[in-house]
Amino acid sequence: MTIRLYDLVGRDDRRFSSNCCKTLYALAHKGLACETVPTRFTDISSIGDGSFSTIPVIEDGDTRLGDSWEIAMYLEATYPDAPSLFGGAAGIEYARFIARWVETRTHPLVMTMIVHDIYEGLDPADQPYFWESRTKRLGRPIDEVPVGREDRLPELRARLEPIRRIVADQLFLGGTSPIYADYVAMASFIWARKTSPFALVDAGDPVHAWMHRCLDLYGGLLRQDTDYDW
Ligand SMILES: N[C@@H](CCC(=O)N[C@@H](CS)C(=O)NCC(=O)O)C(=O)O
Repeated sequence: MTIRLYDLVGRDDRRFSSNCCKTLYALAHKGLACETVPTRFTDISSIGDGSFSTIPVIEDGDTRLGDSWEIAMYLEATYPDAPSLFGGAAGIEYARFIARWVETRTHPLVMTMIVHDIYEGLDPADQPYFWESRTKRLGRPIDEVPVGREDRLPELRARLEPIRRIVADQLFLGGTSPIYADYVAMASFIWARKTSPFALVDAGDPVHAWMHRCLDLYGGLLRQDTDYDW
């Protein structure tokens, strides 16, 4: 049965959500057929019974479920014969650690660099909502937030050192093949690369090479012709 994924969309059918891309990777990893429903920020409240305020949301038969982590856990439990996302209980904790690390150490810093680029790439219907909600969240108008982002890049790159040391020695956080920890960590890069010309990592950085290995997965599923080229 085909699983339906409500996937965030911007201008020109640009699919840029970091959290939806975790679910896209999870579905591909499991080999599950998927159809996406392009969904703007301002359309999220009309999904299903109207109880969702964020995406991803999936529909799998009678099951409707939100939150990328809950979805990954659901797919792992519901499709045990498909390739494992975590490789066992310890892999769940590994992915959870990576998720908390990304949430606290890197993703918010990346947000300060690309928030106005995200705004520029949105469907006009979403722009007022995004401007207002992100200005409130970040405490400043979002065209001011990225000012000086070049000066914050060394800090971001320093924070990436734990990931860099792993992927310099092996192909993926999962070793020779990717696991959910890779998708969680990769999500910020895909989000940035789909929305901003501002390169977070340079060619020559092992993190850059790992990013491209991830982008090549599943027939280049997360590469789009609308991506920025870095
Ligand atoms: N913890 C949630 C977070 C999901 C989330 O924040 N999604 C964003 C898109 S990447 C969203 O839907 N935001 C709605 C909004 O800001 O109004 C998950 O992992 O699914």
